[in-house]
Order: sequence, then structure tokens, then C-alpha cells
Amino acid sequence: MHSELVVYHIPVCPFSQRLEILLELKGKRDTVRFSVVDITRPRDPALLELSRGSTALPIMKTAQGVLKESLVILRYLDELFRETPVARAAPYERAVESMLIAMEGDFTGAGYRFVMNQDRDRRSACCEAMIAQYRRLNDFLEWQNPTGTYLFDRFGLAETVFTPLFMRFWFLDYYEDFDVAALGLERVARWRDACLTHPAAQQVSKEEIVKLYYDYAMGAGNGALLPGRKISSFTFEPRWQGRPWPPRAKYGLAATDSELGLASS
Ligand SMILES: N[C@@H](CCC(=O)N[C@@H](CS)C(=O)NCC(=O)O)C(=O)O
Repeated sequence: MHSELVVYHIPVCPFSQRLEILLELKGKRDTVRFSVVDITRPRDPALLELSRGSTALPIMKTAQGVLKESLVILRYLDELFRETPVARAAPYERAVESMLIAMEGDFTGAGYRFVMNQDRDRRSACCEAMIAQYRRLNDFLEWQNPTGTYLFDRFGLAETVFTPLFMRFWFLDYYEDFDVAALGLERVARWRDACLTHPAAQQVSKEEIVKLYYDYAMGAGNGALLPGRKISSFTFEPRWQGRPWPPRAKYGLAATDSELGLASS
């Protein structure tokens, strides 16, 4: 029994979704309790004590101590429940998988810089940087498995790491008209499509991402408030399901709380 495992997470956080996907793939979703943290409110001092003052989530409490960093927690859970491994078992394949996973930081950075950019003159540089990242992934997959869909024969650890980012980058489709399919990078497009539709990875939807990340598209990350606004787009109440789709124009006028369905007046 591992009933003592608790993940503290922000529900729409891509790094936490990795853990949910991994557990889903292993049929172990119920062995870990997910405790929800509201990023728009001051952090609970008890949680800050657990993390020794750092605010980045997810963190996971185990019987032995606290673990941080999604990639570390993924490997820990994969090894803890070893009957259905998600990571490759053979040393060489594991190394190939790790090479792809090592690209996730630059990929993530390019996507978040692009969505948060507020300077119209920097838009094309941000866009080029994002394309360069997709090109790099495309080259890697062409190199390792040109005719396949996934990196290997199934949705594995690299897919678990990247899928939540492919989903977050729906915000680039919406706010930046950035269309991955139009890049002509067929190998990475095939990988991304299979990742997006995999049954173990359906924890969030495009509508939820687009609505919650409106403030990122206007330059405010991590639940921060934009000038003139009282409520973050990351708020739990009102729920995203009942709010209208936000305006797509991110370099124009910023929407108000009421236009975003965040306030009644
Ligand atoms: N490298 C970390 C990144 C975690 C991270 O940036 N989490 C974001 C939420 S998506 C967060 O907690 N932001 C709030 C903060 O850092 O205070 C990981 O992979 O776990």
C-alpha cells in the first residue's frame, strides 16, 4: 500500500499532468492522492514548510520524505510500481529516451516565451524560435524512428513528458495562430497527434487551457494579476466551463474581468 503518497499540484499545470499520465498508463492512478493548490491565493505555510520554501509544484510527500521536480517524481513512481514500466528498460533505449527528454526544457521555454510575449515586434522571433524547437524534435524522431509514431513502439516516458506541453501549446494555436500542422514537419506532427489523442492523457481540454491561460497570453504568469483586473484567469470560481472563450487578439486591448466571465458585473 502506498496510501501515504500525496502530490500537491495545480490542476492545469503541465508538470503535474505528467504524473497523472504516468499513473494512468500504469493503472495506478488511485495509489496517489492529488491535493489541489489554488495558485491565485497565498501559499499555505504548511505546504511551504514541506517544500522548504520553494513554491514550484508538483511536490510529492512520501513516507520517507518530500520529492520535487516532475521528471524526478516520474522516475520514482515508475520504479516504485515496477510491474508495468513506462520508461524503456534496455540501457541503450533508456539513453535514447533520455536524449529526447533532455530537450523538454528548451521546448517549454520557447512556448511560454512566445505566449507571454507582449511586443509585436518580437513576435516573429518568438515564432521562429518555436519552429526551431519543433524542427529539432522532428529531426530527432526522424533519426531514431523514422517510420514509427512514438519514439519507440508505444506511448512511453518521453511521450508522458511532452504531451502536457503539446496540450498547453494549444494556447499558441489560439492566441498566436500558430499551426503546427502547417509547418510541414511530418514526423513530429504524427507524434504530437498520437500524443494528444492518447486515452491516458485526457486530463485537460483545449477549452480549459485557452480559458485559464488568458492571463499568460497577456503577459502575466503563475496566477499573477494584470492591471485593472481583480480575478486571475486561473481562478477556480467561476469555473472555466461557464465562462466565454476569451478574445484571441492578445496585442490589442486587454479584456476585463466581466468580459472574461470572471465577475458578474
Ligand atoms: N521544473 C519543475 C517546474 C514546476 C513548475 O514550474 N510549476 C509551476 C506550475 S505549472 C508552478 O508551480 N508555478 C508556481 C511557482 O513556481 O510558484 C517541474 O518539472 O516540476
